[in-house]
Amino acid sequence: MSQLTILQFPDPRLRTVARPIDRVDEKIRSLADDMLETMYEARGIGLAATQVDRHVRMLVLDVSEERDDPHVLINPEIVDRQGSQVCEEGCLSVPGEYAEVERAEAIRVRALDRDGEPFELDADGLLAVCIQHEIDHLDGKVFIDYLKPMKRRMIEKRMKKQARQARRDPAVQTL
Ligand code: GNR
Ligand code: NI
Repeated sequence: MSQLTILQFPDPRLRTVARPIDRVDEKIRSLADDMLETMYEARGIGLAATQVDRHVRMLVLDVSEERDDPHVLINPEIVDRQGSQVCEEGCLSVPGEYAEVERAEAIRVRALDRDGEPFELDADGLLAVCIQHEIDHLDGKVFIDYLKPMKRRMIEKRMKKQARQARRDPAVQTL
């Protein structure tokens, strides 16, 4: 297992649209393990492959309090969505920034598991938010894309300033 580096906004690689995984092999399972390790270390509830610069359609998540319920979703597709909810979101690629985003309240997701077996999952609440947030990453989208222009520009400005400072003083990067 190894920890991977999480790309930070406004890194243009976060805009890459990930390609479907045609075979769930040992390499993919190993990437899933590394993503889970990276997610737990960063104390996130989800992580998309895009965020670690691997542009394939896979995400991992664990929304449990106990941090003992890891899930791997490969080629995830939302096949049904119902209702709406507003949740305060954050993102490991936009550290320190939080904002309310409206998403579907309940979704049905079709995906492959880490053995390449298809399954369906009904999700609501935070789990549904997290899956929608991660699938957005696979499509090159970030939660701040949904914000009103003023708020979005403010966050972009702070993130660009942070990136500038990180380039000048790499030791500050992991703040
Ligand atoms: O850790 C995370 N928390 C979170 C909180 C509210 C809505 C979405 C998320 S996902 C985020 C981890 C992350 O950036 N995944 O892409
Ligand atoms: Ni995110």
